[in-house]
Amino acid sequence: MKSIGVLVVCLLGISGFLIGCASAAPADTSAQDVEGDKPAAKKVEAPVAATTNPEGVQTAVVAVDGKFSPAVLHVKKGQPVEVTFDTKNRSCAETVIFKVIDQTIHLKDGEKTVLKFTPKDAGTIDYACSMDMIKGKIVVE
Ligand SMILES: [Cu+2]
Repeated sequence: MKSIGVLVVCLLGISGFLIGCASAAPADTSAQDVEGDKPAAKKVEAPVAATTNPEGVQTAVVAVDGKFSPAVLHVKKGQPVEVTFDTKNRSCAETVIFKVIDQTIHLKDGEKTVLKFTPKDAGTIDYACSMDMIKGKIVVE
């Protein structure tokens, strides 16, 4: 029953959803491989580190076009982070959930959405659309 619900929601989405689905499924395994495995870099872009602005805020832009790019973002702990999600095509990622830091953002095509937080601990913050299909991660060092 759940899969039917997901299918319906997906069909209601933008046609770009198909691209999102196709790349989201294999991304599950390849995204985990990417840290230690070079071949996966073909499918998943290389991780990008946030840059620190003069105010001491780590900033980065994640482009949203049926997927998150870069899919892996690196930040340092104990320093405020501002990630701007620049959405061209959110596909089915209207809602993006960051479980570890207990935050949720809402994306809209043609708009920029800023996620703000200060990472307290090193680790990986996995995030995904509400259906857990389009995924990304923020690695805290
Ligand atoms: Cu989704």
